[in-house]
Amino acid sequence: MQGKTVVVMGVANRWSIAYGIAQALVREGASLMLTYQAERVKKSVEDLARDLGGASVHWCDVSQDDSIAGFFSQLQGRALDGIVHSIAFANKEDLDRPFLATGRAGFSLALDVSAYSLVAVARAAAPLMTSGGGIVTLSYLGATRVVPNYNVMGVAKAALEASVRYLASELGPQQIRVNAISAGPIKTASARAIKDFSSILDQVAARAPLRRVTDTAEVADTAVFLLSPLGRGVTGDVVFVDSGYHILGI
Ligand code: NAD
Ligand code: IMJ
Repeated sequence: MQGKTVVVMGVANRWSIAYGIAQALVREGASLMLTYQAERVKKSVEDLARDLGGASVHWCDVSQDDSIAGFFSQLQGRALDGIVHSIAFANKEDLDRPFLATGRAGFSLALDVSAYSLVAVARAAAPLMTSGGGIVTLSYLGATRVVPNYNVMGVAKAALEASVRYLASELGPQQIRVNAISAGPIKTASARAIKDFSSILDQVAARAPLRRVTDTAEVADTAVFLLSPLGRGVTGDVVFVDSGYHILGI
């Protein structure tokens, strides 16, 4: 990844999957630009950027078109080689009660932040990816299977995975590849709040073919592969990095 510039969106703290991906990209020689959602996390993202050997840090709230436009306009004239989209959000109450209770506003919010944002970001980034490039997003098994409490996030991930295919089809002629990594459960800030998360991790460790839970570093290495020339033949796909859990019937 030497000489390549990658935008990493979704670092909030050192447990973020995006931070693990950023570390692996730096190890492979990439230059990084990190984006953060809100003032609340700016300071900690700046500290993490220093630990990464000096990535630049920029505000980009993907729920606001102006914020996306503002961030990418700062990059005019600079070539981009990759984007990591590691962002999701739903109202906590929609992950705590039956899916049937999901209201219009909560459904719209989850799909907007977690799925539409990939389309908006890809549209803004594509003109800067003048030598082609890679876009990687993060998904979860709940996109295609029913996982208790995942609810509206599952519907959002289904939309995200379909968006990956449509974007890959349209951006392929420009040699821009678009893929998702479906990661197994990892104890990040977005997962910590989920009730019984520890028992989900125990189940995966007991039953997955590899008999262990997914490590952020494993997800990160697959992201590097997909963004690098090693992944040059792969687009529009969902690659599972989940200890093989998704192959199980019972
Ligand atoms: P995380 O909380 O560290 O990351 C989520 C990120 O989304 C945060 O950095 C947050 O600031 C960002 N975000 C939310 N709303 C935003 C907005 N409007 N604009 C910009 N950024 C916004 O948790 P994580 O587990 O690292 O999640 C990263 C991705 O991985 C998510 O897409 C999640 O669905 C996916 N994923 C997580 C797991 C898991 O078990 N942790 C498994 C599979 C997939
Ligand atoms: C999330 C909810 C329910 C079950 C879940 C998860 N399982 C896993 C997750 C089994 C692995 C984590 N995950 C894959 C996510 O995509 C999480 C997204 C998320 C989490 C929160 C918690 C805090 C909040 N809003 C959120 N929005 C999205 O307020």
